[in-house]
Amino acid sequence: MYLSRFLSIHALWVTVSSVLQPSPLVWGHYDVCKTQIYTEEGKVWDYMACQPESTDMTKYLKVKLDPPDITCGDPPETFCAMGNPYMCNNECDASTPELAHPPELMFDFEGRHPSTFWQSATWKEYPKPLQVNITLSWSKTIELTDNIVITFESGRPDQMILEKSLDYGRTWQPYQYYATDCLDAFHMDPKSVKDLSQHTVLEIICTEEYSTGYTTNSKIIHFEIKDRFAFFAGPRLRNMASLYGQLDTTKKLRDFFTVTDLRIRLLRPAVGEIFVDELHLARYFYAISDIKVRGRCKCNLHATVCVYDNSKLTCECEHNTTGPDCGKCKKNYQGRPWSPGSYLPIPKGTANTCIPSISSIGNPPKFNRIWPNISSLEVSNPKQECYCNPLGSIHDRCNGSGFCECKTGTTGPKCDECLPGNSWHYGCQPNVCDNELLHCQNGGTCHNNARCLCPAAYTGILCEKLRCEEAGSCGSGAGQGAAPHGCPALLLLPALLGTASALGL
Ligand SMILES: [Ca+2]
Repeated sequence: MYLSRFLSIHALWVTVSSVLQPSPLVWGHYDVCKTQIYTEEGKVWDYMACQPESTDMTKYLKVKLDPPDITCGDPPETFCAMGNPYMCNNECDASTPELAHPPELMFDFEGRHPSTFWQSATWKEYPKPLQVNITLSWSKTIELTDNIVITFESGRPDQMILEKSLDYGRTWQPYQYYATDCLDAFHMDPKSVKDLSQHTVLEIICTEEYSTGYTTNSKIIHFEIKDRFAFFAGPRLRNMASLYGQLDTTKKLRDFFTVTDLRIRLLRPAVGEIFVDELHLARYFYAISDIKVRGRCKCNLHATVCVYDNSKLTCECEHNTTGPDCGKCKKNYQGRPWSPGSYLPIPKGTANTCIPSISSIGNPPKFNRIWPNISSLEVSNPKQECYCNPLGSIHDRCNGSGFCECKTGTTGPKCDECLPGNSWHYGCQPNVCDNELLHCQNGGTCHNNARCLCPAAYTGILCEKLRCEEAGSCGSGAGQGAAPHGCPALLLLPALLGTASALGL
């Protein structure tokens, strides 16, 4: 029984810096790894899932251009004025600071006038393509939490691909294609993120929204992270429980927002007309004034702090984990297999703390909250039958250290108990719904924590969607252009007010 509860000094020092969360009342949202609590047995640690704050990740990247000599100004050259293709006496000169446009000007502070920008050489070798790869590397897995925003100083390119890597640049996958004409450029039908749904959110699309060249005032290209989150969390990202629940249970979804590197492939500059004006090739070039990337270090929900030291980002791992992403158990803490923390149950999550290996047990009270029976567990000869629950444990016998090795979400000496946020269905499975925070919506009821039983008109994991939407047959009835008639609003969970800010949104 808890007699009282307070945030420890250790928990405090990592949270006071938070600007987004001024109130201690919302601290519970994965921003502390542990708190000290009083129980009848005295003071013990209570462990929680935790993650670093979302921040401006452009401060920590390395930028590389390919070809390396593509930046304008070496040798000096003239180019045509932005927006006035027949005034071609502007000069780029790498050796004169006022006339130079090096890559770092894509990441400096903007807000003053005029903007500072990187600029490429002009398309003087037309018809040979003018192509540039801009690679942003973090040497660390990071999780994106907001739109990637690229602001061009030139017209937005006619063709561009945004790519991502999850293995430090060894392999690349497309994130999004951008073109004035998707069919012509990439043999893809044009789509917008709004055409996607929960079920197709991972689809890689080609969009024509941002590639209208000189004819529009907008200079910005987005990769829409927030619109994709909104398929789960609702239009204003208020139902973060639903998003977190999905991120927790769907590795593919989580990986989708995770990168080590990004690569902007500029394939064809803005032409703005049907034909390239060969007499004025100094009209055509790329120039980018700003790139925004917000995210957080991926620490597998085992760290609140990510440090930047020696040009390297590293999670400060808690829960007896170690490694740059807290991806393994510390030496002497391998009493059960490593597992990432879990967002569930919201808002505290589950720490999945690494527990001592058999040889280092001797100080059990520290782990009482995580594994209540560990102090009373009689350690057996490893070869002895441990009666491990066959559904909850990885092997039916003890491991070399005399423990049953539990599957993810499972705990207890015999692996027959579920961690919070999980329920027993032939082993512990993460709750799909519950009566606390993962509510079934629109009148649905939660059945065995495993699925929502939805009213006839609704479908979706949390009954959040009209059945007719899925069949594409909504639309009779109210007139066209009306507010999204009948579309169910995702229910706001009052307890989660402020959770969006926990994700830095
Ligand atoms: Ca700039």
